[in-house]
Amino acid sequence: MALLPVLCYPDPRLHKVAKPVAQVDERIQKIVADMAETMYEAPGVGLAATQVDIHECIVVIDVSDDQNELMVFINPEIIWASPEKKSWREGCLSAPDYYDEVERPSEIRVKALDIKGKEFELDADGLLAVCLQHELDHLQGKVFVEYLSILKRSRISQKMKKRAKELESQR
Ligand code: GNR
Ligand code: NI
Repeated sequence: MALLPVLCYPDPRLHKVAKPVAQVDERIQKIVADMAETMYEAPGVGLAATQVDIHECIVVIDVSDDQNELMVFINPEIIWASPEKKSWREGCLSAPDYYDEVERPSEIRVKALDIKGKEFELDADGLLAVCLQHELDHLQGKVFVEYLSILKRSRISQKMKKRAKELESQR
């Protein structure tokens, strides 16, 4: 297992669109294991492959209190979304220390492949629904700050660039 570096907004690689996984083989299972390790170490409740510069449709999520219920979604698709919406305060490992409200459908149904390549469907609400939508956006090259105003976004870009410089000078 290995920890993977997480790309930070406004890195242009965060805007690449991920390709579907053709076959869930050992290579994919290794990526999943490394992504899970990276998510737990962060710590975060989810991670999309895009964030670690792998542009394939792979997502890991763990919204459990004890961080011991790993969920793996390969080639995930939202097949239903509720008309009801809910606003959540979201954060992102690719925009550290920034949180803001985003409105999304409150319930969704997702179809995906599991770690063995078997198809499954899942109904999600609450944080799981928010997180799944947030991760599926990453796979499409979208970061949650893109739902915010241009003014907020440019402030976040500046803040992230400043933070990157500070981290650079510490090394
Ligand atoms: O760790 C995370 N927490 C979170 C909180 C509210 C809404 C979405 C998230 S996802 C985030 C991890 C991450 O950046 N995933 O892409
Ligand atoms: Ni994120």
